[in-house]
Amino acid sequence: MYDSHAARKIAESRALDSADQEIIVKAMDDGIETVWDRFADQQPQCGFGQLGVCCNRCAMGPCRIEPFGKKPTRGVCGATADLIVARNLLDDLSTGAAAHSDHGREVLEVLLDTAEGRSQGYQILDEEKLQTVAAEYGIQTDGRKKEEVAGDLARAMLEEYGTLKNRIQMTERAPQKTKDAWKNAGIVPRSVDREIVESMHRIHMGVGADYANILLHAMRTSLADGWGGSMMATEGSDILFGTPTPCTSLANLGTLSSDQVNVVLHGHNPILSEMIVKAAEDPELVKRAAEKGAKGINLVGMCCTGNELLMRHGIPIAGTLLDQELAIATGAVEVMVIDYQCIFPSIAHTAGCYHTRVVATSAKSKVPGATYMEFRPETGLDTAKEIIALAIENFPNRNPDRVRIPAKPVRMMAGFSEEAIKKALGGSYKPLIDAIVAGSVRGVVGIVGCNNPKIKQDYGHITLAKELIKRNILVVETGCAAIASGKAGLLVPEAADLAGDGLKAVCNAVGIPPVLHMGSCVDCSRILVLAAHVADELGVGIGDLPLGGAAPEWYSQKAISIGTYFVASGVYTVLGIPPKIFGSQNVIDLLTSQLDGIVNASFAVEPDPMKAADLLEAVIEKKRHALGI
Ligand code: SF4
Ligand code: MSK
Repeated sequence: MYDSHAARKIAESRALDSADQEIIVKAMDDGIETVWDRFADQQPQCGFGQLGVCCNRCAMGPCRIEPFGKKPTRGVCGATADLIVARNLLDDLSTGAAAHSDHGREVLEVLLDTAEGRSQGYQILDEEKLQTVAAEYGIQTDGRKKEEVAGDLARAMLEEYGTLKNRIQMTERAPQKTKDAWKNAGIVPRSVDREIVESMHRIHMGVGADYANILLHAMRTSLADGWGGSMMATEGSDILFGTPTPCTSLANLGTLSSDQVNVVLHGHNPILSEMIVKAAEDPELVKRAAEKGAKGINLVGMCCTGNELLMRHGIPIAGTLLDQELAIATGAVEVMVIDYQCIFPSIAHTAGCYHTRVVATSAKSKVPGATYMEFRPETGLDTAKEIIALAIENFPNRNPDRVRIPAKPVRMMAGFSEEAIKKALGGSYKPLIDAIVAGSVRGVVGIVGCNNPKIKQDYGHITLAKELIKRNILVVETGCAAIASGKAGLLVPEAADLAGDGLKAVCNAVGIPPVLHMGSCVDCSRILVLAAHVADELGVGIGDLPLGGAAPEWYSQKAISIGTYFVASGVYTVLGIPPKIFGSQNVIDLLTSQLDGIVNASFAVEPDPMKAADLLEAVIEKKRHALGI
């Protein structure tokens, strides 16, 4: 047991947000093991692993390379440090690309089921987007029912996963100059599954032995994610559930309710959670909750399933990756519904310390100790109602003596899809472009990605975002980075007071925050589309724009794919957590400088967010100079 002062100090070292700190102290008081405890237990972490020079790829290994030039300098098969590092990176990136893209495939399958009348509770909500995307695919829309068009579109998009035409349609959205760079480098993605499968082939022992060739394929695979699987996830979700428009909501663990049934929706895919939103409004279930003594049913989001619901419905968001155990430690969660990705494998173990039930819903993501209620599109709404009923039944099991909910959720805005940003600007990007050309806004940076116990939760995101807006750089965000900004109060128009005079004037004129929440991790594709539109209006490539990207606290293989498709698309990107590449100077050189000559962008690694702001600003100013603005 910690004394309260020591516990407070530990909590302050783990998280920036005071609501998080409060529950970290409670978790310690309750004797709950969290991610920070397990991280401490793992110290010191393996130096070979951190450098990326260990290989466990075949049964002649495991092998590791001595980083200081001593023996062994090659694995049993003869692989060098360069090759081992590059193969490990491609392995991680492809895992991330697969996760995003498989999520996209499931959305499209529900779209097809809905078009063909097989799903339960779903409908096609955004007909305008349906028509626009269908036109891109050359699908006839005139005089046809929306279900017919949606069926053709879903089939065309599903075909992109293994297409024989060697081209993913949505890559056509990129500016010509950007596409030319891909073509010259030989990294135009051919189909989603093909690039990922080929990655797996290339990293098998005895296939790719040239680290540079492997890294070029990493770029191609990431493009198949960003301009393929992720973009299709975003567009398919918009067509089914509506394209987000600006909305207000609340953030942090204080969004949990002391007198309502609390259901936390955690993971990434919105297809089931959209049905849970409907089920929670069912009068019969609302009545049943009242009979159990609850004042209602309170849905809150977590991670990117939370972001999807926040963007489209204004459902409050309880937190990020590192908040999942803390939400349970409030003692106030009846059910945590999980789909997949970013769910701690120990989450049901944590829930076992309280009355919380974890409900797993995907056949791909079963979790020991969780109740399994399989989601299927044809029974989606029924399953959602069963989950809400389970939460209601569990409400009387809540022990009020073990409940602690932070007092104050923070007000925030979300819903800034690319379309919504354009609309907020008056229907065209001209006001933003004019402000950039005039210099009142110097450029735009996308801050994306996760939390990681290697850095105080949210410190990297918030320090960087505040510093950039102070320097008149507009910030757009997705994923846990956006949730962090919500908790820190940066996602409201009043936060423009923290911005430099130029950005502040633009935000005040348009009525937007200086940090815009653009959605979930797959919605990084919205940032690509925004960049493509602005580049097209200026007649340049994405790599010519005063743009930057940052992932200050990333942990996930998906973030490697996102960072790489940003760079491959021409966006200079700074990573706050060092990737596992430092065992190879050649890989470092290629990723941090040589890529500039190929895609007009590169990576940097900078753990200090203030220095990261300097790097991003310098690149933005360099691009401005080259554009003559
Ligand atoms: Fe060792 Fe080569 Fe096998 Fe990797 S692929 S484990 S370096 S023998
Ligand atoms: S949820 S991938 S921790 S952003 Fe998308 Fe957050 Fe990273 Fe998961």
